[in-house]
Amino acid sequence: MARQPIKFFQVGSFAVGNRLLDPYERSVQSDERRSNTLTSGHRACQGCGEALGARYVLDAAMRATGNRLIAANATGCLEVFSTPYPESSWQLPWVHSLFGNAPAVATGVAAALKVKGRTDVRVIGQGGDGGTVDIGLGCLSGMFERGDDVLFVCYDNEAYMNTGVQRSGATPPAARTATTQAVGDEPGNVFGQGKSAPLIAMAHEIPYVATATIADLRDLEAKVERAMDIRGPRYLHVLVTCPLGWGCAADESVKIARLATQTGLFPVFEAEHGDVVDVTKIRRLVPVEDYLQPQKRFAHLFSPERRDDVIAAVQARADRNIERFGLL
Ligand SMILES: Cc1ncc(C[n+]2csc(CCOP(=O)(O)OP(=O)(O)O)c2C)c(N)n1
Ligand code: SF4
Ligand SMILES: [Mg+2]
Repeated sequence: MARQPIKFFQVGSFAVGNRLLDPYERSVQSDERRSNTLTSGHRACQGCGEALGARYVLDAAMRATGNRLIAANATGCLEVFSTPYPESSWQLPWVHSLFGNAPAVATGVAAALKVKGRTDVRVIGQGGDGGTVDIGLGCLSGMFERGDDVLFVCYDNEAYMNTGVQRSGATPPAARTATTQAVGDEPGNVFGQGKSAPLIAMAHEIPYVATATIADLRDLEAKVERAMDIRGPRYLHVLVTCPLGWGCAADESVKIARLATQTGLFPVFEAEHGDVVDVTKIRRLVPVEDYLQPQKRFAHLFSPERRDDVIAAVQARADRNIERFGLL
C-alpha cells in the first residue's frame, strides 16, 4: 500500500488515531493477524531500537508477501540477541550469514528461488551498519549492480554494538566509542566525510532506496510495503537507537530517534532509480544540541567545558542536510 496522508489528531504529539482509520489503512502492528516475526523472549537490551525496527520491518514484509518471505541476517546484535543456540525468536525461514556477506547470501537464496520458479517467495537481507556500510559494502554493491531481487535493510545504530561499541563508517563525528575516546583536542570520532550508504545505493540507480527511523513506525511499515511491491534490488536504511552504545535512557529511544530527524542530522527520504522522489519535512526544527545533550556518547561536548566549536560543526552538518534534501 502506498503511503497515505494520515491526520494527526492530537496537536503537539505524533500519535495517530488508528481506530479512526479504515481497517485497511491501519498499521501492520495494530493488525491482530500480524506475524510476530521477531517474537518476544529475545535478549535485546531494554529500549533496543534495532529490535523494534526489525520487528516492524519483518512483520510488514510478511504481510506484503502473504508470509512468503526468507531472511538472511548478518552477524551482529540482531542475530546474537535473537538466536542463542538452541533457541530462536524468528518465526520465518531465517539464515545466519557471516558478518560481511549477508547481501551475497540473500542473493544466493533469491537465485535458488528463481531457478525453482518460486517467484512468490521473496527475500530480505539485513544487518547492522558495520555489516552493511563497512565489511559488507562490496557484497551489497554487487547485489545492487547485478539487479538481484532482494530488499536489503540496514539497521544503523552508528557503531559495532555487538562487540562493545567500536566505531563504524556510520559513526557520527565527535561521538565517543570504544575506539574513538573522548580525549585530546578533538575528542571522539573524527569529522571526516562520513559514508552515506543510502547515497551509495542511489549511485547504483537501483529501483528503490529509502531511509526511515523508529520514530515514525507507520512510515517505516509503508516503505517496506512499497519496497515489496517492487522487483529487483532495493535498499532501506533505518536509524535505530542503541541505549547501551549511545548512553541514552531506554525509555527515550524513540524520542532520540525523532530528534535525529527534527535536527536534520538524519534526513528521511525515498529515491527511485537514483533520484530523490519524496522527503519527510521537519515538523518542528530543533538545534542539534537538543539531540546531543541526552546522549552520553556526546557528554564531552558539554563537560568539563562546553565545546561550542564542535557543536557548531555538528550543526553545520545538519544545516547541510536540510539544504541538500529540502527538509524544511
Ligand atoms: C570477519 C569478522 N570480523 C569481526 C567479527 C566480530 N563481529 C561480530 S558482530 C560485529 C559488530 C557488528 O556491528 P554492526 O554490524 O553495526 O551490528 P550491531 O551489533 O551494531 O547491530 C563484529 C565486529 C566477525 N564476526 N567477523
Ligand atoms: S547493545 Fe544496542 S543494538 Fe545491541 S541489543 Fe543492546 S541496545 Fe540493541
Ligand atoms: Mg551497529
